[in-house]
Formats: sequence, C-alpha cells, structure tokens
Amino acid sequence: MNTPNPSLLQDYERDGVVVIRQFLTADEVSAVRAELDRYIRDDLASKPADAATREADGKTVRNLWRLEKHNAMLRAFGEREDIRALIAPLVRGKPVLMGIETFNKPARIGSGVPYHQDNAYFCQTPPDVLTVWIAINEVTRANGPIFFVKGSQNLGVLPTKPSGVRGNSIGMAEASQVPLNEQFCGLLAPGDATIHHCNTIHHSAPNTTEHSRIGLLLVFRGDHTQTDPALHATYTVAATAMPPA
Ligand SMILES: O=C(O)CCC(=O)C(=O)O
Repeated sequence: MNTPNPSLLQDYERDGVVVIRQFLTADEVSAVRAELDRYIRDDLASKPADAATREADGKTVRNLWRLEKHNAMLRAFGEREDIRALIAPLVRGKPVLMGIETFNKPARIGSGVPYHQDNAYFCQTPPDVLTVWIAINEVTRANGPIFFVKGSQNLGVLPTKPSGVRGNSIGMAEASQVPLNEQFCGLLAPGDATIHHCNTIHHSAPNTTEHSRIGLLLVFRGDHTQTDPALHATYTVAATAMPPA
C-alpha cells in the first residue's frame, strides 16, 4: 500500500471522505479483477441467492455481497494488517470487518445508486464505521463515479425512504441541497481508493459507457459500535420491500 497522506485522519474527520492513491498495486488490482471474473463464472451459481444482486437484465452482476464468507482470496484483504492499522484511528478502535462487496457498474447497463447514507444500512451507534472503496477499473466522469457531500458525516442519519432500487433499498427522503458541481467526485485510477464515513451522503449515476466501473468495498466498524434498534427497524422495512436478490 502507498504511504498515505500524514493528514489522513484530520482530512477524514473534516470531510468524511478521503482519497488514497495507489492503495493497491497494479498486480494486486489485476489479481482482484481476475478473481472476481473467476468467482462470477465458476462459483456464484452455487452460492445463496443473497450473494449477488443483478442488473435489470436479470443476468449481469450489479453487486456481489458477503465475499468475506464466500471467497478466501478477497477475505484476505479484510485481514491485512497494513489496512487495519490505517483505518483503526478512523474507526476510533479495533477494526471489525463488517463485509466485503462489489459495485460492478457494468458497461452500458450499470444502474445508478440513489442518494444515501450507509449507516441507514449498517445501523451502528456510535457511527464509527467506514467503507474503503477500491477502484478495480478507471473511474471517470462518464462511467458513474461516486459523488460525496463533504462534511455531511456530521449531520447524523437524515430521514430515509424505501428507494425501490434493488441492491440499494433505502435512500434519503430528500436529495442533498448541495449542487452536484460542489460535491466531491471520486475520479480514480485502478488501485486508488476512497474512504468514506458511514454518514457521508453519496450517490452515483448509471454507467452508459462501453467500460465497466468495478469497485471492491471493505467495510469496517470499530469494535465498540452496536446496532441501533430504531435504525435497524427502519432498514428492515425497506429491505423487506426490496430484497437484494
Ligand atoms: O459504487 C457505487 O456507485 C456506490 C457505492 C456506495 O454506495 C457505497 O460505497 O456505499
């Protein structure tokens, strides 16, 4: 892993999102890309239905879920000491892996992700939870980059509504008032990563280009966080109305 900026913690606490260039090497990115292709081709059919969400064509993978359970090669990223040491101060405690997943945003048909805050899904209190989002392809303005509202991690979980989007069942009741051109756009080279706080507002557009935009996500919480029953009840209503698979 590239040595991160010494002001990483300060930047993360101020903005709720930070970029780390060359988080993975080119060889590591190639190995992840090859393993994702192999897993989808050879293993996915034998996994439970909730291991993936498909795009509207019913075939192409939109998301892979629970890879920490289903795939040893990818699970190893959640166990890496250098990654855990990097994020421990950000989650204010011993990191506990909550999940490894992908947002594949396939070429031409990759669907958008509505405005949301991850803690509406993770339901943790205190909200010391983050996502390391690692670019497996180049992320451009055209192929559905993630837009983040800097500073919104301080707003708490804002009112939500079921989104009706498979794979992102709970969205914000109202989109952010911050105009798109003032939001932070995560343009990344393969191997670069963003780290975002679980209350940071974010969203992404569909991918209409000829190039896929795959993100590998590692979600960690501090070992002191607990499930908030009220958040969990709201999430359960949305996820029941629109299950991931
Ligand atoms: O990859 C995307 O477009 C959205 C990812 C996302 O919502 C997340 O990392 O929480």
